[in-house]
Amino acid sequence: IPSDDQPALALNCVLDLVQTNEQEQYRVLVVEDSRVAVALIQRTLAQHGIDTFAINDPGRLLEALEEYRPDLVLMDMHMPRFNGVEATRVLRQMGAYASLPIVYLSGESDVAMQVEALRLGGDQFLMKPFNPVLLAAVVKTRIERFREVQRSTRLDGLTGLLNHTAAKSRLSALVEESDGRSALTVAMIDIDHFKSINDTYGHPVGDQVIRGLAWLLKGRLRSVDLIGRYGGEEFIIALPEVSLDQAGAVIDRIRSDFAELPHAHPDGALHASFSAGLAAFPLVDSATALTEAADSALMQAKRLGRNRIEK
Ligand code: GH3
Ligand code: MG
Ligand code: MG
Repeated sequence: IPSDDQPALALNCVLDLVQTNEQEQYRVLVVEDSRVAVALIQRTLAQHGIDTFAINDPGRLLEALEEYRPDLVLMDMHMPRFNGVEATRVLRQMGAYASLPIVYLSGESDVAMQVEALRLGGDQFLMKPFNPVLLAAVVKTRIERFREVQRSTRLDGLTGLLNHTAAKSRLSALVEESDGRSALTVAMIDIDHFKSINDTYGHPVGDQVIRGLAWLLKGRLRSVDLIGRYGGEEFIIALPEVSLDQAGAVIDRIRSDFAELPHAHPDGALHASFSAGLAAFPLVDSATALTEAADSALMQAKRLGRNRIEK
């Protein structure tokens, strides 16, 4: 099977991605050896605003998954050099693709074979020739459900920020991207005397203070910055391409504004403050070392009286 037309398809996909909002775009990896089928599938999905990337070579599956980052895989079952069911089984054993939606699109009409294909890791089975409207609907609803589950497992319910696990994995990715060539500053932030806010005004007011700080951080930092709720009243921030000194100025400004922010409670308003500790890559050279260094700077800020930042 000639694959000369594949690079052209790939370039189209890349351009589409650049021109549209990557978040909203549905991306489907089509694993299919028949060029006629690929063309039909791609035209059908394109008509429904779905972006596709097609491969016909098993050797490129992992590479395509990593580079194209699809929301769903549309998998043929029988290919000359490639068994779709075996590929699915292998993907399911890899943590990163354990829950990626995989839909078979195959001419296999033997129900026992279809059942076996599902048992080995597929989510759904569609027959060829396919109904275009049904195919587009299956793809969209599977992706929406997958994204919803991902969102709810990544985000903290109280603040909408990344939760502890998601923040840690995002930090690792940022460290890898920066790779010692560009600056990356991490800050650990902890609200001061928070226990006494809870004790004095009650837990719901404490929650409001946490949300207030999350709101301020979201408003002041860039979309490329990592903002996570690391624990109860503790936040983690990472600023790519920002030096320790620059980050210190930004966070100190947020600190002084937060201290002036009134938080409503039934009898009036209260003021809270936070302390922060900063550490920068590449001076400190791993995600773990960065959080540890920022944490010990935070403890120093607490020791020195709170409502301050330390590097
Ligand atoms: P310090 O200035 O040294 O940080 O003192 P602190 O009182 O803030 O520190 P400590 O860690 O002793 O207290 C944190 C408190 O935060 C304890 C816990 O009950 C409370 N907390 C944790 N999660 C939440 C939450 O989601 N909502 C509210 N309202 N309180 C929380
Ligand atoms: Mg704390
Ligand atoms: Mg605290």
